Amino acid sequence: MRKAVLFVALLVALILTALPGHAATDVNAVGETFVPAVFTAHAGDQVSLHNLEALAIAHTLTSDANLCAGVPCSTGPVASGNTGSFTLPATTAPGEYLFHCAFHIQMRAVLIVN
Ligand SMILES: [Cu+2]
Repeated sequence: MRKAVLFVALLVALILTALPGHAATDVNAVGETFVPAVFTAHAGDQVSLHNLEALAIAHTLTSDANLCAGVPCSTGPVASGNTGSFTLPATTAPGEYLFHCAFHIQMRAVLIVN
């Protein structure tokens, strides 16, 4: 009986490991700053920007480089209180990528893809 339980537990663990990841990475915008300013994701992950501004200030989370099919990856404008997201292409190479807000040049962040 104990062996059967162990076998089932092992099987479940193997299945969960084999399933493709649908990880999510979250970045906040508050005080016209990205928090955290350095965030980590894997290729294929969804990246979300939560705009936590108390005032009506829109932000974007936009890559400096053309990471998404020849154009920057971007949430597009996200109004205060809302969330926007994009999906990193599955082909994104490991490395560091700079991000900015299209409306506030001082808002900078770094994505580490590993
Ligand atoms: Cu902004």
